[in-house]
Amino acid sequence: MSKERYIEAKQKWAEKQTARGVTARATASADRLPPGQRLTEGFPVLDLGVRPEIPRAEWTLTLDGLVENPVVLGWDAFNALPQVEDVSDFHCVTTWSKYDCRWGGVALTTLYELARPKPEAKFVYFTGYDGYSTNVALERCLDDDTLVATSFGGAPLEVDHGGLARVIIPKLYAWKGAKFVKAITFLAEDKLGFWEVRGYSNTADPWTEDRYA
Ligand SMILES: Nc1nc2c(c(=O)[nH]1)N[C@H]1C(S)=C(S)[C@@H](COP(=O)(O)O)O[C@H]1N2
Ligand SMILES: [Mo]
Repeated sequence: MSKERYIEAKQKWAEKQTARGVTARATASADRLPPGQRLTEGFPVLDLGVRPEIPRAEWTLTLDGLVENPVVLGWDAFNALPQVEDVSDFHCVTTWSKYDCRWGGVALTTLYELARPKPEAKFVYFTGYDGYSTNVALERCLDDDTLVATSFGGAPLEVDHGGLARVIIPKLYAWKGAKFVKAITFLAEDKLGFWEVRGYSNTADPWTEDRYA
């Protein structure tokens, strides 16, 4: 099943690459704002109040758990991976949404190719340098628009928004995307993250207002 998701995600990228110009959403704005959300022009900052400033020389991203090839990537090795840009909408469970966020970085599919999760791996557990964590079913996040982002709007990602690198999973509420990401762990059994143990929904679908469990 993950294999199929992976292939689908890669195909979507191929289609995006061949489409001309910047990725534009075909949906009308009425269809675009999930129920119970309101649009914001600014970009609020939401986190645990701890914004770890990791020097590039000390930054690493670990890919581990049920994988054939566990890796610890330094900043240079991470940035040597194929880079992509994607434009997506951002929906916070506290009811604000932001349109047209232009994120740049490495696609989760690229990290998947590198680490080669074993067939038993069905869940992903993300850990941040601030001690945050969040969990997502592999099937739900292995998509062409899921990135480990290091840039926003063409500029290096600020620490306020999760720099040096953060996860973006546009189809889910934004708490599913770990800022200051430090590790991506592939698991056979689901393991609840920071907000998930505190009553937030495990699935977090903005379109069904799947906010709290
Ligand atoms: N490491 C970490 N990631 C996190 C959080 C956090 O507290 N720590 N908060 C989440 C929540 S609730 C939201 S809405 C978004 C906010 O991202 P922003 O501050 O860039 O708007 O980050 C998510 N990722
Ligand atoms: Mo949030």
